[in-house]
Amino acid sequence: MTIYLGLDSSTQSLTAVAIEVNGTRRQVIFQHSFAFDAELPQYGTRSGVLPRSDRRVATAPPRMWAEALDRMMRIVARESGLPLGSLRAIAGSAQQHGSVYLTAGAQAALAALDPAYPLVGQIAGIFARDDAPIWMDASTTAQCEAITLALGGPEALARLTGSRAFERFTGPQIRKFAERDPAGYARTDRIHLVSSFLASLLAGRHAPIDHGDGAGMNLMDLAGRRWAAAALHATAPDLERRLPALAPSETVVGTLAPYWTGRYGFPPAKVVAWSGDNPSSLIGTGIVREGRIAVSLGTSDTLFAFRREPRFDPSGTGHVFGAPTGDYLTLICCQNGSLARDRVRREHGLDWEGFSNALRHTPAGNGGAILLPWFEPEITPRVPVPGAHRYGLDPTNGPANVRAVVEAQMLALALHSHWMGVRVDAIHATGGAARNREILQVMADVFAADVYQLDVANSACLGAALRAYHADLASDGRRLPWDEVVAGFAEPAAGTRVRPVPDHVARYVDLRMVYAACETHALGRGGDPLPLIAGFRQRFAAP
Ligand code: ADP
Ligand code: XUL
Repeated sequence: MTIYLGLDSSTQSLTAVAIEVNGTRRQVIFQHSFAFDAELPQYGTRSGVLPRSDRRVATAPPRMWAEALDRMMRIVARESGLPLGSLRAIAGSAQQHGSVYLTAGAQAALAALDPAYPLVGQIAGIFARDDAPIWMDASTTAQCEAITLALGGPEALARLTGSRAFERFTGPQIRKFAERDPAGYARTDRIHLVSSFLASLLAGRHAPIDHGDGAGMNLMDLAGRRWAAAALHATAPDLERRLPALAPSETVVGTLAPYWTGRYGFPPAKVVAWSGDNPSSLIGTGIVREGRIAVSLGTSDTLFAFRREPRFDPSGTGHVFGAPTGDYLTLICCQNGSLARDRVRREHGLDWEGFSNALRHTPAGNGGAILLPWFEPEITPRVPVPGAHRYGLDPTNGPANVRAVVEAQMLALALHSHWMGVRVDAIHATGGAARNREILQVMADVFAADVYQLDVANSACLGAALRAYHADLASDGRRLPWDEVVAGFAEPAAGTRVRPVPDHVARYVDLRMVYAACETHALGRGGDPLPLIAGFRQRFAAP
């Protein structure tokens, strides 16, 4: 029996998935998840984020992620019932872009972790900065502009690094830290991503950043897969020596440190480089060849596709990241995902069943009513100053607002992913909200494509376990093709297909224009969309 473990440190929670691979027997044998707010209340986070007075700033405590990792490893060792001795390798997935700032003492502290004491007390002194800016941060517009200017404009930056400058990306965040706290920056010896930080804790040494997550920094030369000197120079002084090495996602970083073997009885399993949640999810949704796309409805909503060659978004909203397969991943990310659905649900006093009911009992197209759910700063389209907008929508009408938030999210994903040039006939849906078939029905209707649910809802975590499997074999000289790696694990679950309804599809072709006009209007770039809404109402009047 051979076991692989995947971990996923997301915005709100930590998840573990263990898989068994034994000849043709391939199955998930353990899954466990806990939320940071509930399990580690002493850190005072809300939905995984520290309380903030400025909505544009978003940080989280890296000590909390470390303590969560320690707790999860204890659960895996003591409560899962897994035969630990069969564990061959561990890989991980983490929320992308967030950065952790460590002092020169970190190296020695990581190497000397003592199994007799809890992890978090032993790493208390290694942080050059207490908090970690995360992907929800939108406070670095000035730094984005300075970096863009230094690199010859947004297109040049996108060609070099895969994306134009984004507020949440690590480079602009590093620049802001170096500007605002030069002493803290001077104390910083190593800047990790959330992914490489957690891999370092497992391996007891500084782990590299993989090409998948490295592409989310505005610092990596995407084609050359090395640090881009010009980007480093435009970001902060003396940056290269502060960054970990870059490495392919399949790199074996080391083996589990004596802390984990001594404290919990783990074998010295291989620790594989961690990656971002989206690159990991690409594997965990089985998108390992061109054609299909996946939509992840997690804290953020993301849509991603696999590509052999990079393709850049001329409108500047999308990204190209590295795929764990060594290929590319095109992606768009909407910040107002689950938290926006949660907010509308709570505002109207509904549980998830009530939310689904509201979707069941309202008409596709919502009579042309549009809600732009930009409760937080939005990434796609770029909305730096938050604020929701309603067009033809009564804010007190619960069911209509429920439909409006979901329709707007799906229309935004469809509209802004057009540049990827993928002919979508099937969508693999994942993330916490993918269990909701009413939401998936709207997705199917907007994209005019079949939508499938997957057996394992946390595809990022499953993807990490599958990456561990692939890397273990690759490090022994056996390179299994990726579709064989994912076979039997990351495939649509039987009987889950959600088919588009032709009448709804026709409505959404029309509503897409209305939605686009509302976006343009709300962004101050276009005229009043209300006549378009009136036209939609006329065409699709209730019989
Ligand atoms: P992340 O991994 O980004 O932390 P998840 O993928 O675990 O997030 O998704 C968590 C979210 O799933 C919750 O915030 C909640 O909004 C959403 N969720 C849970 N159950 C349902 C449901 N039945 N319908 C829609 N959304 C749901
Ligand atoms: C992707 C992005 C989010 C985070 C959190 O660019 O910012 O999807 O990875 O899930």
